Amino acid sequence: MNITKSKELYEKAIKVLPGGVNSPVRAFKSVGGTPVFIQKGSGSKIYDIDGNEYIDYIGSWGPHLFGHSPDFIKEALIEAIENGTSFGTPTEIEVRVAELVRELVPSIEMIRFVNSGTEATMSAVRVARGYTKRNKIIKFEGSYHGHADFFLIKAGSGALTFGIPTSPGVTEGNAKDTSVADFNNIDSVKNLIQKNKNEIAAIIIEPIAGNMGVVPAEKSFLEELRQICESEKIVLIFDEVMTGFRVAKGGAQEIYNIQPDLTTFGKIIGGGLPVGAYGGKEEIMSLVAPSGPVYQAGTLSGNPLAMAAGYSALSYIKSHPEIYNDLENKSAYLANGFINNLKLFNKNFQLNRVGSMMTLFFTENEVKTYNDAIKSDTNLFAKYFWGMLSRGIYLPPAQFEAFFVSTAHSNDDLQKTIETQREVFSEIFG
Ligand code: KE4
Repeated sequence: MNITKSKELYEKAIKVLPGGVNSPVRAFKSVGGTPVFIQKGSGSKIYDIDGNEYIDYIGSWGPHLFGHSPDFIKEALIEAIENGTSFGTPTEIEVRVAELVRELVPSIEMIRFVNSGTEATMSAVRVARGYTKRNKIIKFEGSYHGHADFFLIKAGSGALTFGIPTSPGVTEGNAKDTSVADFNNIDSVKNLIQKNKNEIAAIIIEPIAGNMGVVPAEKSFLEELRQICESEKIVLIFDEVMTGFRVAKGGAQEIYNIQPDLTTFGKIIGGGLPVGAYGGKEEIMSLVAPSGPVYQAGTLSGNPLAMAAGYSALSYIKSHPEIYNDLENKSAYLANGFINNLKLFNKNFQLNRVGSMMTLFFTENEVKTYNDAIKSDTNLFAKYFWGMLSRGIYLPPAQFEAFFVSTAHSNDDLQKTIETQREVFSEIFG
């Protein structure tokens, strides 16, 4: 594949942008090689600056439930921009989006819009701390909630009841208030709660993890987590930045029929523009400034352009709930094609899927926890990634990520992807 222009541009990019990118995963570090620079997206396709066409399974890491620039979002933006871009004042559209989220996700009584998933999760933790007057939080190994300091923490050694920073610049002070439990292991949660009795403000979880690759929570685990938070008066936060409006109209909480105290959103809620949100019980959210003392603010929060795109996306979901059947059918077709390919090469790699988000783990062990996931062969994954990319299939450039099917993916796209994968497996496995 000819990516000459991408290579030339990357040489310039790395001189002015750390790693040549504005978000690390885009730099292809875990698969090697030069990242391709994308110039355009339309429907299920993206096009790089060398003119290569790809069937896109990243969808901007989740926002593009309907593929790239669907007409209804484009039209909403064109209409909105006629009135200006941002005012820093209350606007009607913000109220309409908030009311629409409340309609689609019953656990949301009150919501605050911000500009990213990170802002949403960090603010949700802050208001949970303000509400409970407790300091500590529990997260799960392998889960990612954005880059706020207190999330960049890995499990401490057995003796430690708190975490260890995973990044320079994150202080011990932050780490001591974050404990890390094992996903799908309720005893690990109980153990940390016992060791930090009455000190835990919140437990934050991706109900369907996407950031260790796709690993759904077991229903019994999530039910028990809900009960424990109830009895221990801990705020349960569902981080649905990825799963919100992705796996169902009402997100993962609709699938599991479990109501968290707070939910965080991002990605799809912005229709491709920068929007995050946190919301839930009014008795908690009413503590957020200016109605309460928990401070949080943002110059461009709820800006009219992003709200117009988000409103357009969520309105489409509300009026076309059948899209989730379409997404399920397309995703199941693709997954079955992948499974059949693996059988041809006697490989029992694990494909975890919930609706239109999935991960093919290059390991033959089932993947129910972070420790299962990291058994995957990342070198083999890198070969697979480049084999697919060079044949026009754009997958996440990392094993521990989800990939996504959109309503714009046609049966031809899916069939081509299945056939291409078979070629790549033949090249890799012989
Ligand atoms: P942002 O700050 O990137 O908008 O959202 C952070 C975040 C929070 N919670 C969950 C469950 C998330 O998946 C994310 C962001 N997801 C990554 C992809 N795994 C974004 C891609 C990137 O970092 O560039």
